Amino acid sequence: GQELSAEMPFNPTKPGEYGEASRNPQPGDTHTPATPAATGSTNTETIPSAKVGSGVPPAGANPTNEPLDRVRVDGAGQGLTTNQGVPVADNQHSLKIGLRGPTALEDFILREKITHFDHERIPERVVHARGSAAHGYFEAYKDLSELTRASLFSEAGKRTPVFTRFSTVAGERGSADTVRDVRGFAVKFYTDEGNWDLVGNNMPVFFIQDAMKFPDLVHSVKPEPHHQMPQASSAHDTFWDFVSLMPESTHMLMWVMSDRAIPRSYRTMQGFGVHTFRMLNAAGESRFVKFHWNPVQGTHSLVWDEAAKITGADPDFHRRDLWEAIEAGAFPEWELQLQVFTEDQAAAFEFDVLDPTKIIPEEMVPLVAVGKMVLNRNPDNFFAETEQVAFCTAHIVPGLDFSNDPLLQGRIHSYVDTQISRLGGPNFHEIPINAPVVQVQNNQRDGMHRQAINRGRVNYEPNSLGGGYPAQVGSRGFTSFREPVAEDKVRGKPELFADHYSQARLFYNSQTPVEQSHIAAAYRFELTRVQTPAVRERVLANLVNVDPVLAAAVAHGLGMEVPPALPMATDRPLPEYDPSPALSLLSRPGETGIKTRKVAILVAAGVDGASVRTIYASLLADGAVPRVVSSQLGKVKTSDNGALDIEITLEAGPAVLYDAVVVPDGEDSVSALSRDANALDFVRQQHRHCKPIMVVGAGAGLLQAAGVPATLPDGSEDPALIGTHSETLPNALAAFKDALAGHRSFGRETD
Ligand code: HDD
Repeated sequence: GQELSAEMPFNPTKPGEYGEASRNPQPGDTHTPATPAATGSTNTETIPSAKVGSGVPPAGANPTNEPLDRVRVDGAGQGLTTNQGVPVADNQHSLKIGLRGPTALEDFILREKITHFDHERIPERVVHARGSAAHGYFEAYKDLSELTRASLFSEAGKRTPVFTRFSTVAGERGSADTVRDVRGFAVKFYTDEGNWDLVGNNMPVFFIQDAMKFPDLVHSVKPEPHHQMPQASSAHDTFWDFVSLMPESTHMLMWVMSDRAIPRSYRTMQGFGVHTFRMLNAAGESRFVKFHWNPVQGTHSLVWDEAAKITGADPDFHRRDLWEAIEAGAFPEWELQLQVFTEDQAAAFEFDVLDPTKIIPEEMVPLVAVGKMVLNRNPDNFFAETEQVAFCTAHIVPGLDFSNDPLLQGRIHSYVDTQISRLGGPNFHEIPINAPVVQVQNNQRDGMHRQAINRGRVNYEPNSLGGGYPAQVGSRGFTSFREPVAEDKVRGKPELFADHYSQARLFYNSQTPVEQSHIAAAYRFELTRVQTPAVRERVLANLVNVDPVLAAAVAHGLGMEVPPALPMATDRPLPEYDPSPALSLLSRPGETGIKTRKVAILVAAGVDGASVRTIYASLLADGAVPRVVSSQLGKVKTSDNGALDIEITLEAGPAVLYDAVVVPDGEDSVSALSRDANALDFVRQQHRHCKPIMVVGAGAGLLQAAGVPATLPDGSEDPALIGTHSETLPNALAAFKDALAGHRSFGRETD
């Protein structure tokens, strides 16, 4: 019954291919070189402007928009066709010999449809299979040419489009978001000198020091090979068996057992480039650099019981959160901060900057903010963009370079390699989301799924028949740092790599008491799931080297004695660090207050409508997301004979999906809620997970019915439990918003 436009569906790539541009060769086409005299391959400094195709990104917040328009397809108002563009008369029935007879082999429409469907899936990423991404831009704060000639840092205010993908590591593509895991934080910068991928994580260190161990690490954490369990979890024997035999993983394990591994949102995670990289300026001078992304939203995490329950209530919790924030215009932002240091400084550190299990404490090398990333547009199509995007550490631009970190060196190979099987061949760089915004020019040809139609007879270099083009550009192009190397070819690692404990201790000692207790609880949970006593024991023996009190707390939960410390791999005295408060999540409350925080208002018939409306409007005005929640959908009568629309039920929107709860006044409403197990569970869980609670008038009755304590365990006042009456609502609302901006009241915790 759809109205169809008179015209047939139209393929936007066609005018580009067969239109004006192809009939009249453009400047820069290889047919008509702009500098006709150029011959041979030694012409390094002059090349014709080769801006055919996507060319220079257009002005505006997101220049990737327009290059992608070429391939965007919108079916609205269009008739169906086959993949060959043939109009389809009937999409409901296959072609049969008699209505009850066999289906004809000639039904090419049926066969095309089924064949395409049969091949819809591609292999998922071998790690980081589950993720979500968004478009946005990076904006440089200042000219960094002193430090690097990377063009994205060349002037203040310069914007470079980005596509950023966040992910879990161990779980499969359909696994839950809120599992305990490292999160990937991968940024593709479409710079005007090619693509730069900063493929980082939300933790600044890694499990292993050498790429040689990566397949073993991943095999150990993935579901065990005999029965494919457990999904998306490190809490099993093979993982802990492996890491307990690899004491270099100790520092990373501290991070993974901390609340960093259960973020509240992708928007509230830091990101790290992990390795030491190099920046090179135009004079070829190099400085070492570490990359940090700091969220303007602050760093916030879930608590473990909540994370586990969200896995059931909404496995897409982080995906939905990112999507909704961007749709609502609350664009998440991160500041890019650098730690810049020289080789001489590096040589004086008591750790090796090539060791990816070490950080450089901010107190030793301060962070310098050099720009910000804003994510402001959701993808149009998950598969085409988020699934097909290919991040590779080998994608690097002039002005940046690698260090000799042996983990990074292996990664440079792995990412390009994996895309070849994942995306089906060597032309994955032509998939629109992967294509740079500058025109690609080289003599690489053919291969599966080739898109470019390279013109002319010349596909080699040096050549004279093509005027020598495309020609290398010499010092304008990518140049590696000239690092003098004269060493023996050996397998092994430097001695400083053998300190596996001092930074693990630094991390632990820099946490607040509540964060420390969460670390102990996480170890306990994971090792309880481990079935092999010897593995548990080895982990404990390793923990003794970090902190005997932590080891004792974990051992206690396992009903074990603390074993003797594992022998260390080095005789050198380990360095002692002062605590670094910046390593605590609580040190970054963020600047966005209560924006995008979700607040449930629990109601039933007889609720005080006036206070609900006041609370709702006030939260909305500050950018929070209030939701009226009740036992069933529909309308609820208020005590003043008005009606409220229920937005979601207690069953479909349980407590773990909200950052805070309000129970408004109304005797009848509260007594109805007090008889509903979902409502009782709701306030119990909000309380247990340390979230702000506001009760108005009779609303306090629901807490009593649920057995929620009115004070903290030590008897003192609970700052995030706000009791009020309709008359004092404005003041109470202010206190409630403060508590909400403060995220959680950990003093309440009894887990
Ligand atoms: Fe990796 C994916 C981050 C070590 C090999 N890795 C992948 C992704 C991220 C990271 C964020 C997902 C990118 C996306 O969203 O598509 N990986 C890291 C970090 C590491 C690290 C921060 C250590 C500092 N990785 C690492 C090593 C190797 C790999 C040592 C291999 C030698 N990683 C891969 C991979 C993946 C990958 C197999 C799977 C899918 C992909 O690359 O595109 O090549």
